[in-house]
Amino acid sequence: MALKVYYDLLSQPSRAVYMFVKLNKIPFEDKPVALRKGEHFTEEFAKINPFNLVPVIDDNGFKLTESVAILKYLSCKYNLPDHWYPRTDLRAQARVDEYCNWQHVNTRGSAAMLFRHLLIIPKAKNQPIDMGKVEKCRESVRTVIAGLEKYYLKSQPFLCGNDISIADILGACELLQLYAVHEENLYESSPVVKAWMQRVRERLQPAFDEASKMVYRTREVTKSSLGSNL
Ligand SMILES: N[C@@H](CCC(=O)N[C@@H](CS)C(=O)NCC(=O)O)C(=O)O
Repeated sequence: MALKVYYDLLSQPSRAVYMFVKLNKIPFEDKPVALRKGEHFTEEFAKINPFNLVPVIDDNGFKLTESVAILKYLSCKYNLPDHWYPRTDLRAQARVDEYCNWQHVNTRGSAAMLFRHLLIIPKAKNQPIDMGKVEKCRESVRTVIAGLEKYYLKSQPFLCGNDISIADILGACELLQLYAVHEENLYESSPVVKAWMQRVRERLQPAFDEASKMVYRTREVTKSSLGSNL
């Protein structure tokens, strides 16, 4: 039985998993889950992930949630090139783990919250954007960008070394969510982070653009409401 990948392309960790399997030509069964239609709250999906979240994989009955765990599992199972998730060099592996642990509350914590406050919450609650909260989120994103600059990208082209790893995929997918809501200036104003995003994007083509198509579409849709200066 083929590996099943459950995802929604508007979900950052889903995109990371989706582009990873595409890029590495891992055969998989496509299992899109439309979050906007609440498909993750069905009884059927709860059997796959009782937390009602994407991404999740089902590898011949072995179900695994959490994008970081999934990416590591696939890297090892398919014996993929070591740069994705180093297995021979303990310190190189620890560097990737370091970023993957940091990013949950930092890159993801800040960028995802900004996206939620600009798009998801006003839509779900049919209420205006709370600009106070948006400003706080922007400040958190700025702090994260400064952290990326001064620590992860201080002296190397990729987050965890000289070559691309799963950390770069996760990080780029989180920041790209800001592009969907016209907030890319937050990372493009840093020449270091802007150049890194570009580098990662190029390395991940054509999977990157394919996986990001919902981001690009959302940007178009939100042009009139968010494209102006909020
Ligand atoms: N830590 C998890 C996060 C998973 C997650 O939060 N997924 C979101 C989409 S980005 C989701 O499924 N949300 C559904 C909901 O909140 O109802 C991972 O990295 O896989």
